[in-house]
Amino acid sequence: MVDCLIAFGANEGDPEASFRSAVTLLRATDGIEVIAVGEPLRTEPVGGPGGQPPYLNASIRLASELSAQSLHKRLVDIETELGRERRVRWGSRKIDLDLLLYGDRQIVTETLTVPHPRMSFRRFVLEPCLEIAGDMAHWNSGRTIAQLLDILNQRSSVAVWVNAPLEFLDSLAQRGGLAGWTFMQASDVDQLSDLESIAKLVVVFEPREADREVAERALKFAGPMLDLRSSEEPVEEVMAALAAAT
Ligand code: A4P
Ligand code: MG
Repeated sequence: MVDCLIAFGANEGDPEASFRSAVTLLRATDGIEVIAVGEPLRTEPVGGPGGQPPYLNASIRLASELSAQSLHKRLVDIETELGRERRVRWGSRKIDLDLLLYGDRQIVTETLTVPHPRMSFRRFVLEPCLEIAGDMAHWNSGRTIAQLLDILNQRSSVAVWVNAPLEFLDSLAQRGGLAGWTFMQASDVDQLSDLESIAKLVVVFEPREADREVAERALKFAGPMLDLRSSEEPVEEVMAALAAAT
């Protein structure tokens, strides 16, 4: 049995009813034992089209005999059964079930990345997990869920860029994406220990040869991190990450 963590999110239809139905369908699944169900929280929408209704976010901890791929397939089937339609990225939805953690496994395939790549800096993901899974380890950062939330709560809003292109910072500033945050270049941070004590969020871009050493140091950062190395929409990703971490 593998200790797993699932995130639920919905902001269309009847989110409370979708959450209850999702839990019921998971309980009825062979090879899955639901261990704990988190209290749902109302959250402000982050990213995607403007004007969306608030979300209901929640978490489910379960023990799984299914492989990560089979568990993910089951989550997609439940989403479909409960009326999920895929229109625009980060658009409103009746149900979203993400596989956050599958024990201590790191999984990267075409369809599945675990730990979930955007969980480490999102309050709307971490807060609903705290009560039932605060002790669970997030293996990318080496922190637990509770420790990641402590970093978001206790550090001032300092984001550290790793190899950010100047034109990128310009377009972000033009869109007002930098408000409320202080930014530093990783090359201006002397040591990993300095980075550990100041950064609330580390944002990693495609490494440039000259800065490879800096990138390697920053990638060891134990805390919330946004990895843009294969991102197609970096400006949207950064704006959404800053909003989700605030
Ligand atoms: N995929 C890869 N890894 C995983 C994983 N660990 N769990 C793939 C689930 N799916 C994973 O997912 C898009 C693709 O991710 C799929 O092909 C799947 O194989 P999707 O469910 O079709 O679409 P999505 O959820 O809209 O995409 P995405 O980019 O995963 O969205 P996010 O990052 O989860 O953000 N604001 C608030 N307040 N509350 C929310 O719940 N959710 C989002 C969605 C944005 N803003 C929100 C909320
Ligand atoms: Mg999803």
